[in-house]
Amino acid sequence: MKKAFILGITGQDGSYLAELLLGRGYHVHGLVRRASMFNRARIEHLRSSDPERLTLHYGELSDLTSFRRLLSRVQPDELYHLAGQSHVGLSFEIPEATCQENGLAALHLLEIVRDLQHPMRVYFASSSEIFGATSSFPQCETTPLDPINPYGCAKAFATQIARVYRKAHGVFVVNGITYNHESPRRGENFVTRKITLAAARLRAGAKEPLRLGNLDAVRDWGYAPEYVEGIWQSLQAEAAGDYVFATGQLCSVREFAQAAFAALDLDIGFAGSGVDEVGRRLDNGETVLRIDPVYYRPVEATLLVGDASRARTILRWAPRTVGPEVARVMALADWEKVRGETGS
Ligand code: F7E
Repeated sequence: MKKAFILGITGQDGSYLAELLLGRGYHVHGLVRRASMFNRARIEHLRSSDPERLTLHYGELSDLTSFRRLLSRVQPDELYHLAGQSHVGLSFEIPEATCQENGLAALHLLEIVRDLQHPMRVYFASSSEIFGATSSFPQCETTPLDPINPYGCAKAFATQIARVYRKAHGVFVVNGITYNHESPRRGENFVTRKITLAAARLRAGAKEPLRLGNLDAVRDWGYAPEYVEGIWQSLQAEAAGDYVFATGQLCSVREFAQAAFAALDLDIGFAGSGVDEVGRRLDNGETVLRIDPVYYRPVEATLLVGDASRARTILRWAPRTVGPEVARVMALADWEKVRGETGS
């Protein structure tokens, strides 16, 4: 039986990946932080359905000696590094912690893997944010790095150091350069989930308008369960390399919101501009969306849109759910959730 180790197993991608690996007969190990509050909601169903093949270990990647000991005891065939501070906006507030968790931690991990007797394949969760202010569209694996926020800088460092370890030390390490990928398991402080949850609450009768930042921001939004398929495939390939995982299509925050509201039969129109822009229901004129500059970022990425040709050719990976359809899937899931909670 193949063994996989997931760092970040309690997150959106970690939970979908654990499901996929269990479905393929793996024994899955995950590292979880010991905290005063349980943060395992996304994998609770797996803990009860597959207790023999899912093993959770308490620990921290930053506790290097114990992590090294754990890895040499488990001896996984595949190691997926998906952990870290993943909020770009927050990275401006806590840049040092972000760089520690998303940059230096990857180097620590590679150093450990390099020394271990047992060879393992490593996946590193890179990000489209490594391209930040690029003027190349769409971006691919060879696009020069040009990050513009602490999060992107940390991911750029880790991506590059992984390339160094691949070339200099022969470590089988893959960089998955993933563009935004969302799902009903997305954290509520990311814009997509914030929108779909607000749409569901509005449908259930909530009156408080949704407050957002930059509605003109555009992203290449895909569907997380499809991205973990590519992540897994990337470690099955003959050789280690870098892969862009993206849809290749752009959608603005405004369009995403419109699609989410429309999925719940709430038609909204936009009026005004800048901080005075509002979203109103077309049927009753109610204001359901306002701008709050607190959500603006000091700098915004330019047009991050990915070319996934390499993943398509080598891994036979292709996204199926794109932008507005992702919004629809998420809005419907949140509606089910809110309906259950409120009895609507
Ligand atoms: O923002 C704008 C915001 O926080 C998307 C992470 O997975 O993808 C994600 O990072 C856009 C930005 O995701 C709000 O200014 C407007 O332009 O959902 P987000 P992100 O920053 O793109 C990349 C690829 C990663 O690697 C990251 O880990 O939406 N926006 N109004 C807002 N964003 C938030 N969060 N909240 C708002 O109210």
